Amino acid sequence: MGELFDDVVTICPGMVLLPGFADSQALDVEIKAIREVSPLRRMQTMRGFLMSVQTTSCGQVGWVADRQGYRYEALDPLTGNAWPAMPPSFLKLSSSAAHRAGFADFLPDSCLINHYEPGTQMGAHQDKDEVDFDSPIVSVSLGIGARFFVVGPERKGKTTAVDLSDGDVVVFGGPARQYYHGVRKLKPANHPHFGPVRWNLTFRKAR
Ligand code: MD3
Ligand code: FE
Repeated sequence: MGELFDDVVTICPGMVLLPGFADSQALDVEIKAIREVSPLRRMQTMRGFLMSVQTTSCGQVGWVADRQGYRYEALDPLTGNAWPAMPPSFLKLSSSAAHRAGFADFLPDSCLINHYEPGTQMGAHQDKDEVDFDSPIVSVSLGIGARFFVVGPERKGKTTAVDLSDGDVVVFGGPARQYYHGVRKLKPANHPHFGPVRWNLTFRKAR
């Protein structure tokens, strides 16, 4: 296990866990408003399969996946309109979490919102659709718990498991920014506020 001091856990170089750092119910109010403008949808893989995770975005750009590939776009392809603006509380949370993890002045321009139900999973992948790899990615987990895994710079190999609970924030920077990672198939559970659902927000500097 990593080094523990205060409420900052270093899992490996560049990967910092802030347990319970986020006020998940306050974030949920913002997610509801975002979903009314840009609803959840299942994106397509390059091979034409639907992903099991449902997504939407907010910020200046949003993450888009279809048979053409994966990228960030200023307009939501579902509505034809701009993505909803990043709520100020999202910006404050993500930049203060990054600051606690050692990244000053993190200013994300996009937040990808992932929605998981029991059975949803995310295979090992790298996040490489962003222009700026010096900026970290800040991840916020809400609702029921999930087992997150990190592999490393190669797709295959020994994995490190991290169980993420409601309110947990993880900052991925430095070497960990390029690591392969994913989420194990979500087990059925119930959260008193969110029900049988998990949300994950990832804050990114995409452009
Ligand atoms: C490590 N989401 O949206 S968040 C994703 O729980 C994604 O929804 C997962 O992976 C989720 O791309 C995991 C943790 C995470 C996010 C980005 C990373 C870990 C990362 C980028 C580089 C390395
Ligand atoms: Fe990812």
